[in-house]
Amino acid sequence: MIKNTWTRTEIEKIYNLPMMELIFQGSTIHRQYHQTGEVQVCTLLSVKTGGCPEDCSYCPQAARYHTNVKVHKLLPVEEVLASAQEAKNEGSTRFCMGAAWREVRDNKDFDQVLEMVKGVNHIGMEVCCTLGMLTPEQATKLKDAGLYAYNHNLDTSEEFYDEVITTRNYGERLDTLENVRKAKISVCSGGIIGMGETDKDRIGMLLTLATLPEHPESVPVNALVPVEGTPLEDQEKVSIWEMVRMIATARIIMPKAMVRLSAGRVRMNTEEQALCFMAGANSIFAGDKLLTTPNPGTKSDREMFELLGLTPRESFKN
Ligand code: SAM
Ligand code: DTB
Ligand code: SF4
Repeated sequence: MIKNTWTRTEIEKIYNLPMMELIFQGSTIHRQYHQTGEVQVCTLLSVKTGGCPEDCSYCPQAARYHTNVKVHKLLPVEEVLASAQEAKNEGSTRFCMGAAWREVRDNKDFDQVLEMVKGVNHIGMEVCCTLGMLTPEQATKLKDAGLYAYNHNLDTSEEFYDEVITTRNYGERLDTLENVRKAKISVCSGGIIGMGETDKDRIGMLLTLATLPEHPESVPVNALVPVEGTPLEDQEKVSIWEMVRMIATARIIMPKAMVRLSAGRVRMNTEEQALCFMAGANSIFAGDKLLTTPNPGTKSDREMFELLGLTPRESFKN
């Protein structure tokens, strides 16, 4: 049963289960709703990099922090489509284009992104974008161009949000998610752990996601990638058990969602990633780069899939 009336107490209880019981329950639910061993393979491309006016304290692309990210204006459509084709050839079924924008503006750049969306759709991949805030009209334009999914993360709890970002608020995040939903685009929304938040904040974020009118179809769980020059550069690495706890809880309370083991895999070994798949993760980002930071390359992921007997999920499978 899909339930969106979860209470904080209920989620807390699940989140705090003994680890072995939590993994078992995550795994059990996973088997009921998904094909075990099947993992969605997605590829990210930063189509507009750096120079962002926002102050997200985790982000290497915020203009105000001095990081090593090389600023780049919007890439040409042909270059993006060549990357998408390459990703498809490497076995990826979803292509997600990210832009370091606060929000989408109705200008030439947006028209160019719409062309990218059409092109990637034509290649036969699930096309996803993450471009910041959207109006209902912009969401409809993206949908009409063939957009399949939109990523817009809540990142953390409403209470902790102001500690991480001050240039926008939680309500604006939720408004964009509603605009995406209303345009009948698949919703991808999750967050980051390891930013100094408490368990209560992690539970709070999961509570918001799991009590939306409809659950997001994808829930990315990112471990903070600490980047030099950002305010969070010295944050300690989260333990694998915290990642597993987050993934299993998300799996149990949002059983149909694709739970994505997102940023942070470069600092996890195969055993640790296996625990995440066991707990209910069934999606990853492939390729040697996320948006601006490194990711395990195709070769090491291929070896992991072989070793663990994982199979890539086909595209457009509901
Ligand atoms: N600018 C748009 C926005 O913020 O919605 C889209 C791109 S933004 C880079 C997409 C997401 O990447 C953020 O919401 C955040 O969850 C994630 N992210 C960014 N930097 C990260 C980091 N250092 N570690 C983990 N996740 C990160
Ligand atoms: C998501 O939840 N994680 C991805 C994707 N959605 C856009 C981004 C991770 C970015 C990690 C930092 C970087 O590479 O710049
Ligand atoms: Fe800009 Fe998005 Fe990075 Fe925030 S997360 S600084 S909005 S690119």
